[in-house]
Amino acid sequence: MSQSNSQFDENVRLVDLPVISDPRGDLTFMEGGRHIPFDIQRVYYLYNVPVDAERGGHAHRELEQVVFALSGSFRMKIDDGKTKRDVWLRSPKKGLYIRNLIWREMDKFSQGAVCMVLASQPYDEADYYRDYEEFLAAARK
Ligand code: T46
Repeated sequence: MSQSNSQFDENVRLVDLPVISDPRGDLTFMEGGRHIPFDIQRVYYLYNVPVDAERGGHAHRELEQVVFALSGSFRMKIDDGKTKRDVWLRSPKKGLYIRNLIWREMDKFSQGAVCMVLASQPYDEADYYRDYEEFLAAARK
């Protein structure tokens, strides 16, 4: 399913950030609890990603995240256990909010793409579903 004909919902949706533009360039900002629908506990970013790399391939038990393409573009394949959709991220002012229990895969990174992620919790490997069948069983409960 493509981005253009997808119905976004409370589990997965685009977040628009403010932009302050003047002759010196553009400035975008975000605040936890205001533009981002949770308190930001962790920030990480992906860079030097080979254009043929595939990342993700997991879901989270509790974690919520907002994903941005700060530079370049990439595709996020999103699956809530019932519906699959592809979302292309290509703007530093538009993020993708992903609630828990959503399977995500990432690919089609452009050369030099930078992906920044805001997360609602510190890193915890125990929060990951890395097995798709296990995720499906949890998502369909
Ligand atoms: C997600 C997508 C968008 C840490 O030690 N701390 C961290 O905060 C993170 C995110 C990862 N790691 C370690 C765990 C692994 O040993 O870094 C290694 C690579 O992590 P992973 O294979 O999970 O990376 P991605 O790019 O496949 O997935 C990441 C996030 O893990 C995930 O939550 O939604 O980015």
